[in-house]
Amino acid sequence: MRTDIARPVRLSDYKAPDFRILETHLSFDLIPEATRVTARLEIERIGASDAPLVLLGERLKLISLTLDGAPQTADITPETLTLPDVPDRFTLETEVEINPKDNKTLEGLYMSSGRFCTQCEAEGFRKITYFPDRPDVLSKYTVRIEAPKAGFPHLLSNGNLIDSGDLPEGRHFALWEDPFFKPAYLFALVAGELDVLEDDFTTASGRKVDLKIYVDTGMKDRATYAMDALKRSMKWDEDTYGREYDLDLFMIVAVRDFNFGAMENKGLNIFNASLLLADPDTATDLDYERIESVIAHEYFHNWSGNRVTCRDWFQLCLKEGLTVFRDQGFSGDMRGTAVARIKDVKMLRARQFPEDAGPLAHPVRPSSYFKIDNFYTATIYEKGAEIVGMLKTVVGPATYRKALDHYFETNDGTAATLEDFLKSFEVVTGEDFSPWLKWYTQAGTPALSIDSHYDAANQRLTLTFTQHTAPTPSQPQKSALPLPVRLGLLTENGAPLGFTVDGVAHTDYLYVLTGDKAELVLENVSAEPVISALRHFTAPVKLSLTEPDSHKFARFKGDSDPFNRWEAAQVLARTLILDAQGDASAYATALRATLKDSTLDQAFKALIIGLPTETDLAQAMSPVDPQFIHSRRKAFKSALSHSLYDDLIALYESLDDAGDRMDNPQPFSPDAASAGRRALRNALLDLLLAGHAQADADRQAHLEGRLQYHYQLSHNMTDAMAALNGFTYIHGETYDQALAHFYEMEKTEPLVIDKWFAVQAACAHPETLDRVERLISHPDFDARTPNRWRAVVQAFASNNPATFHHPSGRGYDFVVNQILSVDRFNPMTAARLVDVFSAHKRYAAPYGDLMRAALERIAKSENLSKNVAELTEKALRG
Ligand code: B3K
Ligand code: ZN
Repeated sequence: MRTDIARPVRLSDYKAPDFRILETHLSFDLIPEATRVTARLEIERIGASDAPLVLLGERLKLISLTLDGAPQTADITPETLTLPDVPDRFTLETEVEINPKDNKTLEGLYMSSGRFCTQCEAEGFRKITYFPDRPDVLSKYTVRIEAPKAGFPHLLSNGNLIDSGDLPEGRHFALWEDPFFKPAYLFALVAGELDVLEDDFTTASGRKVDLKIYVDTGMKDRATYAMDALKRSMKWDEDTYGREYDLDLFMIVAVRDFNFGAMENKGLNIFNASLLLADPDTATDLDYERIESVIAHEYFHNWSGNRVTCRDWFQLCLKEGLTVFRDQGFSGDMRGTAVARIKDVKMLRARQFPEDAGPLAHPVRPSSYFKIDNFYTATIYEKGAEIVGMLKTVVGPATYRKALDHYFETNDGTAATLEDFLKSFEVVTGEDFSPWLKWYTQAGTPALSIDSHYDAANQRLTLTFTQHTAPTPSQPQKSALPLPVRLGLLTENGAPLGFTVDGVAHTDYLYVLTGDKAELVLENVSAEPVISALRHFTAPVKLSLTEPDSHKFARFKGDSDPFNRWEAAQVLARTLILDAQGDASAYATALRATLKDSTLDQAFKALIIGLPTETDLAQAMSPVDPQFIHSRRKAFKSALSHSLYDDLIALYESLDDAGDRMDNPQPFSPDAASAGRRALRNALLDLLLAGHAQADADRQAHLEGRLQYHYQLSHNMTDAMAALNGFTYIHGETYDQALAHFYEMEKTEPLVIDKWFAVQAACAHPETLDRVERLISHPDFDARTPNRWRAVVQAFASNNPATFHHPSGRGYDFVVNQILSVDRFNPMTAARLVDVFSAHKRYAAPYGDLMRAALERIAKSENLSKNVAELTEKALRG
């Protein structure tokens, strides 16, 4: 590895800070190439009397340094400033110069579309000024910003605006004060030309909060959905968690250049524009759904993250896992619990399960890292959320609420740990929650198997539960974890079947497995039952249940738990695709019945039409052959399309009358029911088109006509994108013409052009190997804008397995070249792509060897960032 990887940071080395910063007064003189930052820190010793003062700072040019007004000389390294001998209480003032214009890492203070903006989590504040940049140093901030009025009319920071005014030579200033103690990672500053959408919210206790969303000039109308989602989030957090907002002002700013989704800076959230701006012509329903969820997520951080923050970065899931769980609850309430749960589990399985099964597996609370940026993972976020969900399942909603009240109240204003979180559950229940800590410290997805024995004579069902977690890197031994398993029974016709446990009657029962193996006896089971286990996916495990296919069909047709109904369909489809075993016509019959079931909502039907993805299937195959998966899935989908053709057309047509077309427009509504209807109609279109290649000439012409119609008459981006995707099935000239037309219509809309790039990169046609090369030479391609780069490179590497895993290795070469070139200026974003090679050991020849060679090529490159080096080295070693 040609980089200097220093010692890792270890949780076991945690040491409380030696100094606290009572007050932080920052002053910014904003100049793109040479911004001056003055920091006056009121510092007090709280540790050893001989401890030196060590401040962190990177890429800072020190202009001056004084201690109680007296100039100082410090020991300065590229990462630290040390004063070996300081008093117990003093004022330290530093002045540094930084170059935001040149900062393409998009961390610290940088420029996006001519505006200044910041990103400090996790360790970006040290690129702004010298500071103890660690989450357990909480300080009160005042921030003075000065800049020319022309070009920078808005000067924003955290908290409340306490002063502002004009200065000579066309300059002006703003003074902000944040009354809440916060860690440096929550600091934010934005300055520039912006439009603002204003509203307000009155809290439960009657306080009026001004709400301001700042966007690119001319884009104000596109912030109305985000504003609406914000107000609903504020209300929901009051109603559901009893949490009120605490400042008089809440601001959000949208920027185009951002390394990830959004950031919860106190009182001044900063968002990737793609997760904030929406109107029917530019945003899909999925965009609306994500905007709603991310607005909620960042807002909810005000309590789970800001008021109670993390002691150190090992506790990251304390804020992220909990906040994801909170935003999932909000989305479930807004859009339907069952559909939301299925989508969450799909995402968990697509991203977290593979992570937990590969060389980058790590516990939800890792024990060491080189770059904490590499740990903003599906494990910390999604698995972290699952743990909170399990805790809620086992204690019940009312006790959960008490535990959370206790957690927020006792840890308010502090930097807490996971132990503090679990302690709140202990306090309110009086029970021992220490076994749950293992969920945070042990990596790997538990495999849960359930064996059953039915004793007809005694109407008794005995279930034997066994759990096992395979070793993960550096964790060879695993312990049993507490696993909540919700259960029900069905007859072979899919009707509910009651039972008793310990003399109490149930139709749905929560069992918690605590050891490696245990038995549960269900009495009064009047017929041979179909078992519906792990309803609502009550634990993030891999379940195996030995049973005939007829039991899966019974759940597919009639399980009262929608999650297990969907799951049964997925498992059946997986076997039909991979093993070509089972009854495909029975599958088609069950799907037909599901589509006709008027009790089911349309969003659920859209999900059940969706077959397991190639990525899902890869997890069930060993060794993985991506070309085999692609061709088998394609063939199965095509056959399904043909056998359901008449039903699909009829249902599609019935929805076609519902008003999504240009010739019959009804006002667009992004609500869940309307989005569900569009999702179903577009899923039907997709399944119909999957039969195109195998259809006769007449049917092909009919399908193409229908697709053209769908495209030309669409009057919202959801339908237009569904059609554009549809053209990938037809390919050739028709596809190119549609792409050219779409580009011409949308070329002034960067967020839509991102979608245009992404559709092409994800097209499974082998020609995409050449196309992606052309796309990165397109005049609109810019690798320095992460949204655009991800639209091509991430879409290709993650959403196009068949082409990315081309046996020639060309797909891998393309991605390696991209990682290496972006690593030169944006390591955080480049590193996120290394993961696509990490499963190399699980892939068949020639893919596995070529993936390994790709990692080796990265590893051997000169001047790798720590971010890319850490992940590459782990992916190779693991
Ligand atoms: N807390 C931020 C993530 C910061 C990522 C830094 N590499 C957004 C969020 O999870 O809410
Ligand atoms: Zn978060």
